[in-house]
Amino acid sequence: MVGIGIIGTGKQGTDHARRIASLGDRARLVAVHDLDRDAAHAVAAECGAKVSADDQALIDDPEVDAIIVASITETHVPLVLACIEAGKPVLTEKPLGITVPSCELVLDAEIAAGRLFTTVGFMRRFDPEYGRLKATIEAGTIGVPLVVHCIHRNPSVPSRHHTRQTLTDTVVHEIDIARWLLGEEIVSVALEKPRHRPSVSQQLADPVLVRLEAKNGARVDVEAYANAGYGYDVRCEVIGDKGYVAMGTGPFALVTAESAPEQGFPPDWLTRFRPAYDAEISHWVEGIDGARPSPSAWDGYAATVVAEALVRALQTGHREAVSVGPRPELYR
Ligand code: ISE
Repeated sequence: MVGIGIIGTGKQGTDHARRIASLGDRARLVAVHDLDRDAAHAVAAECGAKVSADDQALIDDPEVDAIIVASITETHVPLVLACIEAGKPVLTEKPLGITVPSCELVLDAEIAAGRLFTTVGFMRRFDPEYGRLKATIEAGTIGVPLVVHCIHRNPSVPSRHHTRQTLTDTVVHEIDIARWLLGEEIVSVALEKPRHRPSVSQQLADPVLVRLEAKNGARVDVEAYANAGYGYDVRCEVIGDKGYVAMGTGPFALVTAESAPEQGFPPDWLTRFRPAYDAEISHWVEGIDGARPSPSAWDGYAATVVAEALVRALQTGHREAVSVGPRPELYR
């Protein structure tokens, strides 16, 4: 049985804690830590775990075999590095890091250790519907994929949210999905902002329209809408030269904040992607003794390279080139 420790017991970490606690004899939640001690104690009491004094104590705990990092984004890289240093597998929530140099520290640490420790929580790869898109593309049924259309809408975000976060925290999912569906790296990015509306802060372009160019010439567009109001809504359509495959799109629709709950829109991503998170955690727990982590630190790094180029495009207003560079041997 694998002993798991969780750092960060906010919404996401608590969800993972309950999931681990439901895995029966495959895994056991040993310890949790959060700067919010009350939150940590509440989750520990609910799931039969202990509360560690701090992050390092949790990572060093001999009963903890593997760690889930679900704390705020800025802490991901330092905590992942501490897990690698301790020689323990780690599943970190996305993004791996906000900046490319921080992600490179993780690659360097794994390369120096000569093995992979890090799984990045791009849970959409485990979602049954995204899985069907990928299987259909791989079967050749829609021919050569030409364009991927994506929609990513959240009901609302806190007023401090800014466009950069939409790119590095939200669009990063589509960046990963595009790389995964197309099996290609992204080589350039651009974005457009619609007119501003007074109900959102000046620092937020919402929605933001993103365009990605894949190395093989396929194109990806993403509408990322942080304050869509009506619900959580994620869609993806891939059009090829023989047909299209789509998820989340339907026939004629009229959706408003009033009608959305009855029309079945989930309130948030934890609800929409529950099966994906379940599969992600099971897959991680089962692979802890030897399977190659996937999505790996390389996938986390590559997604951040693209997100960082989008942040540049936000500043310059121009299309920006992306250079992911050659994949190190360890990640091939
Ligand atoms: C949010 O930042 C997340 O972390 C979720 O994974 C994502 O699904 C959501 O739409 C994002 O805004």
